Amino acid sequence: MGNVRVGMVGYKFMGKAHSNAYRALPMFFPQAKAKPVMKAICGRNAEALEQARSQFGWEDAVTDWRELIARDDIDLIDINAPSDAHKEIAIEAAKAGKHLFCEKPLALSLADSREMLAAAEEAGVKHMVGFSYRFAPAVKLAKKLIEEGRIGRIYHFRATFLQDWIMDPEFPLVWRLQKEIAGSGSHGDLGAHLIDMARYLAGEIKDVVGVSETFIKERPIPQTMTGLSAKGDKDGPKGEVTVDDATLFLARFENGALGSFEATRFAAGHRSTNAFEINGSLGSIKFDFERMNELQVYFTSDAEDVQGFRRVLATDAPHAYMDAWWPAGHPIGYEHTFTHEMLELMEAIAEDRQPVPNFYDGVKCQEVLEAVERSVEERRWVSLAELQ
Ligand code: SOE
Repeated sequence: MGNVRVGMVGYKFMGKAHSNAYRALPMFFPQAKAKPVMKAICGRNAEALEQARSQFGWEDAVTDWRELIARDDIDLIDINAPSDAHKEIAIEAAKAGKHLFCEKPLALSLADSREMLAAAEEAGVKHMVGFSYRFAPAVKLAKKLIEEGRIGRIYHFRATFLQDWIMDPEFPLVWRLQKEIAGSGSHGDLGAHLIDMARYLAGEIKDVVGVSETFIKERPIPQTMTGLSAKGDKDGPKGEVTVDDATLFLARFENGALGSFEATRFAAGHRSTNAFEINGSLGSIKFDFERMNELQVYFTSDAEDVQGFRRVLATDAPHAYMDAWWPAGHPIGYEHTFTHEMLELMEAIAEDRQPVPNFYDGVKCQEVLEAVERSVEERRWVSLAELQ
């Protein structure tokens, strides 16, 4: 087993998820062809960083990412800082010959994401983008059923990612609500996951038409923020929300299927409903991350008197990754998807191939994001061919 020495930039929500995955990997997947070594963690606030370092189990902490990528005892740079930091770090790290893992959305714009892919390709390094939901075993089952033709020709892909954590108008203006840092709002944060899922399961998207809205236009400046929590003074100064609160769009796929997508942070009661349904000529499949161990499956070939959706629990050994975890019927959670994601990254590095999803998938997602933005702005259908 080889070692992949990791340097990680960012230490909050995703930093914690990735650290947990690196730690769990050798214990649950001892057969993995490479093992992550948690060399150094990087962030700007020395005190908070040191706390994260000792809590998450990293050997070392550095406050300057340039210092991190200059180190010759690091093979992989894991970028989970806010989105505006992705491009420069990824390009410089690629130039330094480091493999790359980058959180989604890959960049603030399509042009930037293309530069990142080009830099990684030119440097000949491995690159992966963090579309973690692909790695739920029930999603892998959906992929398998589709690939085996068991739901036939796909007619519909219907997806929603619904949250409600910023519905209070006094919730502060966190970085996810600022265009220059996040690129877009619900669209890039949540819609990006739906687009990736659509590409993974239903195929490439051809044309889109969208609508978008920012319901709360001004919010208090945050005094503290971490992860998805923040505190602000409701009587204090306010700043402008420069991203979408909700973006919805329709799509045509290259294979003739039709898609609908809805990403919002204003769906009261929905903490994080990341769900899709696919209807094919031979059946349907439904997934909801709130019940991530289950896939609902319907086959038109079932005897008429027992037709209906069946609930398949993807927790047993025949399902992807499950022989590594617990005995049959014991479910897994959100954090496990990251362990599976990092397993793919480690195996790809060891096997000298590109991991999947990689920066190419990040760029393809960014094309759809940008086509929808153009559609919203110009109030018309936009073909992805326009962005080539
Ligand atoms: C917050 O909106 C968030 O944590 C996203 O940033 C993630 O990508 C998504 O998985 C869940 O919601």
